[in-house]
Amino acid sequence: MSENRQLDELCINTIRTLSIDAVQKANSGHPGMPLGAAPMAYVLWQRNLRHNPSDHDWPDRDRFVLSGGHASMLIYSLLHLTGYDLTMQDIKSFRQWESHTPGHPEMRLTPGLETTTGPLGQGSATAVGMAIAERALAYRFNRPGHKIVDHYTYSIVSDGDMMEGISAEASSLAGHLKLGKLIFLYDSNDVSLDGPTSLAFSTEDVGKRYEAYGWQVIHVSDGDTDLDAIDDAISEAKANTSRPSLIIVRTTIGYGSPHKHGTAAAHGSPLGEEEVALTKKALGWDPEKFFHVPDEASANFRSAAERGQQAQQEWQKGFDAYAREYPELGEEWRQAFAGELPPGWDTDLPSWEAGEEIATRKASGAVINAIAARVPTLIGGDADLSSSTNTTIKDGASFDGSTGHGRNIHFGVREHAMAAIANGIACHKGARPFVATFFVFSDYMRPSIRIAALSKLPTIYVWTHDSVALGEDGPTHQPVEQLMSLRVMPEISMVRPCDANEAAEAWRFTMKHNHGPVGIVLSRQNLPVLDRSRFAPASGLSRGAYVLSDPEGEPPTAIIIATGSEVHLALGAQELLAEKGVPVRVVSMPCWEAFNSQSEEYRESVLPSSVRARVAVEAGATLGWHRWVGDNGAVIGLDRFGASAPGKTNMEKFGFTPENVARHVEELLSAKKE
Ligand SMILES: Cc1ncc(C[n+]2csc(CCOP(=O)(O)OP(=O)(O)O)c2C)c(N)n1
Ligand SMILES: [Mg+2]
Repeated sequence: MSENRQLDELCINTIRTLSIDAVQKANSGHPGMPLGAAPMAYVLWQRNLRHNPSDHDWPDRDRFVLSGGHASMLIYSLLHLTGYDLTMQDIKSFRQWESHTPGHPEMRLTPGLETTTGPLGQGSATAVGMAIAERALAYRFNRPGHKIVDHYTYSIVSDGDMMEGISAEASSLAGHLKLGKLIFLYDSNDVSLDGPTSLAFSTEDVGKRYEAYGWQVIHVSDGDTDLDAIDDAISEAKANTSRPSLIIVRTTIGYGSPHKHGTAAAHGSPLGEEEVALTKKALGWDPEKFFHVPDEASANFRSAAERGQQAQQEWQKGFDAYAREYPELGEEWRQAFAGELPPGWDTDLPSWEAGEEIATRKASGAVINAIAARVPTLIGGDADLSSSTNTTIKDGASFDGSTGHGRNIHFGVREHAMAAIANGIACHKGARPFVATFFVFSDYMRPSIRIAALSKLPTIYVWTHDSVALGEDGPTHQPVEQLMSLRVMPEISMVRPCDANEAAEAWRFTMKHNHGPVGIVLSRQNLPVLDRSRFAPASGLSRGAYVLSDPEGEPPTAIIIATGSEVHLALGAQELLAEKGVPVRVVSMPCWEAFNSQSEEYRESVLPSSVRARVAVEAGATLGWHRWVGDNGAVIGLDRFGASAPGKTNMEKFGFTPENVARHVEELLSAKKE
């Protein structure tokens, strides 16, 4: 065996033994895939990946996503060994309380980790988003002689990833977009959790499927030992920049484990102390040594740092020259990667006069276009509903994956991939993504929304057709439980504006909110523009809830809290009650989460604890509203599916009328007197 070959093997076995030791110490985790995928990971990281362990944020680094997040020890080993800020103590704390090495990879917890993975399929789709961001930014920023954006996106995907529908959606789109700098390495070991993949995945030829998507498909028949074949395959993949590449690497799960290799027994439980020792022996390792990193292996891995620093320095030199030649673009780049908004970004936000009637989805469309003109890195798209969601950037052209030109991404009818791709764009940094569809189909996006929330990604969702008021399309298309169910999710903010001017404020709030996802929930139907000379300004939206209207001359005896289109019913009820001498306050509460983060004083000023008669109105699930109206309050909502009928009929039949709201207030007040 050549010296190099010996060193390679030593390094690969270092990854393997470090991973199984950590899993064993935690007494929990997945040893099988790190054992089997270590060779491809090593060849990718040591010979191909352009990255800099001493600056994990280098903007033009290659991106790497471990889509099978259960193999987390594989990436932790790589990060530690190549010199990222992840210590041996971190490795030894695998899966422990507050460690940097959680069970499945969570971005922000581990330096050098690009994205959160664990729910299978998410990582592969997120990687597609990163590759899209690379293309879009290359188009925006690169200039003749200056290629400041030019990197690959790699993902190691597993059988489970390939079985999940989301990867099919995302890969189909990647093929269509010809994302030539996207490369998947498929750890094809024919084993998943329950046993051999033949249990459920026996007839599908993944390679042929990807060929049909328009990918280049390359096979490596021995991924356990043939490092040169893996390397050649990666070179071939890199060389083809007109199509994405899938490298199908045949591997053995649990490689080296005498009793568990090739079986699901290696997948998701520690090997056991004895089997760890036997595996080490089989790999030519000293079974008495734990968490052992031989000096030669360490030195070899650490060469990544030097290579990375050099690569980044060269890039930086190029960038400095670019910034001298194109100072404005250089500054725009800096802002975009820092997540800052350009000065004056919101100067042209439209506003609407009272007397007009306009759907909030339509107002939102005008706002998007005003922002897009000032924020060139805002890109977005929709799942084949742009004429309904009003999310097209008018002079933005359709996104072309070959050139990166165009700001409107046509996702096709692929909501789930759309949401994960948006996460990938957000993880990449440099561009701000928004994605759109009907609100009811947020259910098709939910697993990726959860990743955005968990990872605090500034992903923007534009969801239109927000209630039974959408009408004739019927209950399949009418959201009822979606708004409340998303409010239940931590870290996401849900904003449901009540008129066009609140819609503009919703976008202002959202663009500034860069520490978590925001869902903007918009009406299909026209809504009157509120007369802001009579009512409080729409800028109150930024505080989540605000007093929209108070009774004249006397303190309120009751409060009506409403969101979106139901705010207008609340105002109608307020008028009806005023005629009867009942003074009522109306609170517009477009965003619970923002209101929750206000000071107690502010919240008390909007919802004084002395006023117990409170009615909430929202055309959706009532569960949760008692938090704001209290035990004595009433909630007018919808705890059943909607109906196929004109929107106005639906609203009336379901009790969304000023009269019904007023009646509830009166009932509360008379109950109080009794
Ligand atoms: C969406 C989702 N469903 C189920 C799981 C639970 N799970 C984790 S790994 C796994 C099997 C994965 O098999 P494979 O991807 O081939 O990984 P390998 O066994 O080869 O390591 C399953 C079902 C998950 N993580 N995500
Ligand atoms: Mg497998």
